[in-house]
Amino acid sequence: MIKTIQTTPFNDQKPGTSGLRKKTRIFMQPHYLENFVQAILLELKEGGGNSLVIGGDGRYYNHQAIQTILKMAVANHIERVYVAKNGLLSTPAASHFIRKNALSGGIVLSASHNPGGEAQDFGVKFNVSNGGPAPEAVTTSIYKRSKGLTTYSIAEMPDIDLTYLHTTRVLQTDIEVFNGISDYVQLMEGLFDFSGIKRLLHSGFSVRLDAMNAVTGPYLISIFYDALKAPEESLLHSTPLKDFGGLHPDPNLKYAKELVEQVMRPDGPDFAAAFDGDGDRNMILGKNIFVTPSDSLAILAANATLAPGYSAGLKGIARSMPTSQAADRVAAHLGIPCFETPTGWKFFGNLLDADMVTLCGEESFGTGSHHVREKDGVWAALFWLNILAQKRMSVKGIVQEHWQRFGRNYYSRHDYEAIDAQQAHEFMQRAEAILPSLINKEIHGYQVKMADNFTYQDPVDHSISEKQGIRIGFEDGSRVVFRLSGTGTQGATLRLYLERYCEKGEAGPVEIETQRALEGLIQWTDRVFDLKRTIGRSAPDVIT
Ligand code: VG1
Ligand code: CO
Repeated sequence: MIKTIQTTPFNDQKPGTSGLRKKTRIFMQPHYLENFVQAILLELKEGGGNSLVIGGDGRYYNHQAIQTILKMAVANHIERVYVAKNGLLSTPAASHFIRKNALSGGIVLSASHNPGGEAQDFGVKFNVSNGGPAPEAVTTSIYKRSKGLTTYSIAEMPDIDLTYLHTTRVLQTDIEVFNGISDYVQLMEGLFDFSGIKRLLHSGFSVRLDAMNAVTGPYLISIFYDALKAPEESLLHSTPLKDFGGLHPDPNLKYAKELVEQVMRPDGPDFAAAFDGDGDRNMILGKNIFVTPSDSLAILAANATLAPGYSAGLKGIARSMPTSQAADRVAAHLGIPCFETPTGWKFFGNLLDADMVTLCGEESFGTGSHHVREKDGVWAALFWLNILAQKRMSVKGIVQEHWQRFGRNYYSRHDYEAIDAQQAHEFMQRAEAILPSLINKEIHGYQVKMADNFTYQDPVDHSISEKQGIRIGFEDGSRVVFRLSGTGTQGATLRLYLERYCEKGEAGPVEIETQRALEGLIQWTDRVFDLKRTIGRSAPDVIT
């Protein structure tokens, strides 16, 4: 019943910022998924693991991949395997499920915010026993194993019916089809004041939440329609579809266009949010305002004690290096530490496990807390609603009040996508080489204070991660950061992060359009690094 299949290694199974992400057709070729899963299972078994949760964001190939992984889990003698009903499990819900049931790990099938479909992207994320993404030491080891594989094991067995809740035993493995939604909803009920939010939603305050045809749909239905009895037009695109209905499930100003247009209308909703493919990202909007993810983190931190789950206050805050320093100001005000980590949620795990931080955030529409070990989209929307229910102010009012208190960090990210990989690497090398010549000099009107390629030393296990992105800090607190993406599936993506700080003034911080506020920094970067010419582009593909 267990077959050992001969295979040869693929040499490109190196997990990136968040799992292994490739074109769907690459995953569909013979042995490709199997090899990677075998490498994961070997890693799991060798660490003494014997239990696993499996689910995904519902994209094309989700079901086939789940059946393959189930058969491989049986063949590799994993004792307990939980698989989400209909294969639907968000990344934060997977994290919670692992923690709640003390499992050895989890596999989430998702390419997150990348589009889905046979001609689009697929991905495999592997989480470890703390519920978080596998840390670098583990992903490196999985990659090594993938390069040495000569066989993998798979059981010959019928597919497991994922449409109803049941438990079945195959050889030495118990397989349970469980409800991937309910535990998560319960967790949210414990953190937030659902009755306060319910009152808000019934006081004429309107919300619009966009699941972008991806995994958060059933979670939102359960929370907003079943529990909070929100009016019917509150949810958008709440049925998970294999190709996300052609949408690019990336909650930002470009891809969640329909929602953005709605909130900018005079009769638009008071609060809106959108989530990505696997439910770990969020975009927060209010009537006539987009809240940058960096500001959102800072505002949640400043108002955290308004939510029951955070009433005891925060231990600390962590943000990824390219995320704006808005949260640092709140941390300083609260007298708590603020940590700067490399990009990717896996770097928050140790800080959270050691109880050194309570809130974490990334500029890439990621916010989360110690309740799980992933960023969490629906959680962020509920947190905002909890604050709104307490403060009874508009989203715009809350944001402006925050800028009045702490000053404003104008912030934007410019993405140059699918550029030639070699050109991109050469650009990074050349840019790094000129950094020392910039320090403590005034260049084109900007006084440079520091410039480096970010090295992170984990405060808990002291591991070192090098070359995590080029950062240039200016005397006035402004910053320019750039790095290459680790989640793309085509060529290279260069991300340019821009931040300018404006003090709180007597008349309040200056309010100007973000791109205009950052114009000087954008031009400065282009002049100093000859960016556009080197990569052969005249403008970014996506501005967020
Ligand atoms: C991007 C974001 C990063 C995020 C990662 C995974 O990585 O910048 O902040 O953690 O995606 O998010 P990169 O290497 O492309 O910049 V998700 O929603 O894919 O789990
Ligand atoms: Co995601």
